[in-house]
Amino acid sequence: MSERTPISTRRGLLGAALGATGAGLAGCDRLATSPAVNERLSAAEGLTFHVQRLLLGRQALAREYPASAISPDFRANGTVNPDNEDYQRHVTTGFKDWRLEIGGLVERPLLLSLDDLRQAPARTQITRHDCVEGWSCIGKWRGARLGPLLDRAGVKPQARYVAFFCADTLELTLDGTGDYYETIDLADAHHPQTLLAYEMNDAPLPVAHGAPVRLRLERQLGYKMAKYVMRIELIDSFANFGRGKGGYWEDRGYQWYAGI
Ligand SMILES: Nc1nc2c(c(=O)[nH]1)N[C@H]1C(S)=C(S)[C@@H](COP(=O)(O)O)O[C@H]1N2
Ligand SMILES: [Mo]
Repeated sequence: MSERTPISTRRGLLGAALGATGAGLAGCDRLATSPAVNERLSAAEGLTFHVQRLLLGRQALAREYPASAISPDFRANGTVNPDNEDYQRHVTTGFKDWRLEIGGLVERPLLLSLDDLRQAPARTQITRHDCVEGWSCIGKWRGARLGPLLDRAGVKPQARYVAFFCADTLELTLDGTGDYYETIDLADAHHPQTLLAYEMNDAPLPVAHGAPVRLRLERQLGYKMAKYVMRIELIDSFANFGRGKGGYWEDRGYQWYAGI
């Protein structure tokens, strides 16, 4: 558990900038905000990004909570059961043949089973998930820390981002995009709370929440936290994926850096 004073400093500062939108949430709450808030959030994105770096640095921890704060009913959002034959086959076999590839700009591509991930350096954390739509839930996550896995693979110097490719197509459009994917930078990838989570609330990660593994990236909004991760690639640019903005929702107008 770690709670650090700079969080409240940041909340205060951003609260002043945003009109106090995010503070004081407990459980799965809906933010009571005016429609103007999203616009102001968007305008303040650059501010969020710079304030986080200036006040907290990249490696400061997101707030963690006691077990008593865990939401009894953590909401599931977006895809809740990928409509994909391969994925459904993995569900029926308990993901025993599923392998996670970590490839792209690495010295030693990895092919990891769920057991391999369970044996990797792990972390458990109780954190609050904030969706851009305006609700929050608190959950307990356990997973393999992404940083050590990337070290094992040996990230090449040209690599700048980590891309996560998911099992689900959220919306199939004529331009051929619509598969869920996300990208984060290497600083966020090495953050101690950045996990490939395989457990939620002390049980195997349920399908609705991204089985067999989903990204936890606690300093950013929910849409960055790719569920149903099937493949990870180290890349130097995200210009050639989807519509080139670095993620499914980013391609549809959301900010690439969704700091909270
Ligand atoms: N693959 C995939 N990942 C996803 C989504 C999705 O639809 N597909 N939705 C995102 C959004 S907007 C949120 S808020 C969270 C929801 O996670 P949850 O279902 O565990 O609440 O997952 C994110 N990751
Ligand atoms: Mo979300």
